[in-house]
Amino acid sequence: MELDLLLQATKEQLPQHRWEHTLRVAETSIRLARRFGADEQKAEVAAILHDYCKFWPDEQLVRWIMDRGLPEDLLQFNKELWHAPVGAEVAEVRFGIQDEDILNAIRYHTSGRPQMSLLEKIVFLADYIEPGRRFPGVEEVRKTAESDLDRAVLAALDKTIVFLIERGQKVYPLTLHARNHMLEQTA
Ligand code: DGI
Ligand code: FE
Ligand code: FE
Ligand code: FE
Repeated sequence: MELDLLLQATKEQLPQHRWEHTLRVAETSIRLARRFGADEQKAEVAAILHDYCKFWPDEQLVRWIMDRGLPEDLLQFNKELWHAPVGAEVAEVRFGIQDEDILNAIRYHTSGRPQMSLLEKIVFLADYIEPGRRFPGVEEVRKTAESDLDRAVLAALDKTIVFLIERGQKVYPLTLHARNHMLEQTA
């Protein structure tokens, strides 16, 4: 798969600000991959595609969830979750990506999941700490990410769950399972 083609195709799907976010997630993912010994090229491909579907209409996301047999419980939770699993399907169908680790890094970049691979953790975390992100606590997670990937992922999961609860929103069970699992891993 030509990287140029992926970049061009993704750029066309996204408004400028989200495209710039994507480029920063790619840079951050490559950096984390180098630091923690993951495949930098896989990290870059997953990062480029991670938000490919972010601006698709709800109906289109729902159609892909149904047609591709994705977990229908997603429809009971925040719509923000949908673009990630659909993005993995699109990466496979539209770009012929077969590498399960790349597909899973896209698929779980929003929810997380228990037993994330190194690549999954990297894309999940890069999305959270890329230099354009500015919210309370992000600096602390960036610091942690310099030395301890698992603790940084746990902190990101914790903060996301607290953020959702503070806003009176549901938490997708997979996110809770991901957090509980990381807690055991880092104990
Ligand atoms: O697509 P991005 O904005 O770059 O980031 P993302 O795909 O990680 O989406 C994050 C948003 O999703 C964040 O504002 C919280 C929201 N969200 C809603 N419900 C859930 C959720 N995030 C998680 N992890 N779990 C949820 O149940
Ligand atoms: Fe996303
Ligand atoms: Fe995220
Ligand atoms: Fe993102």
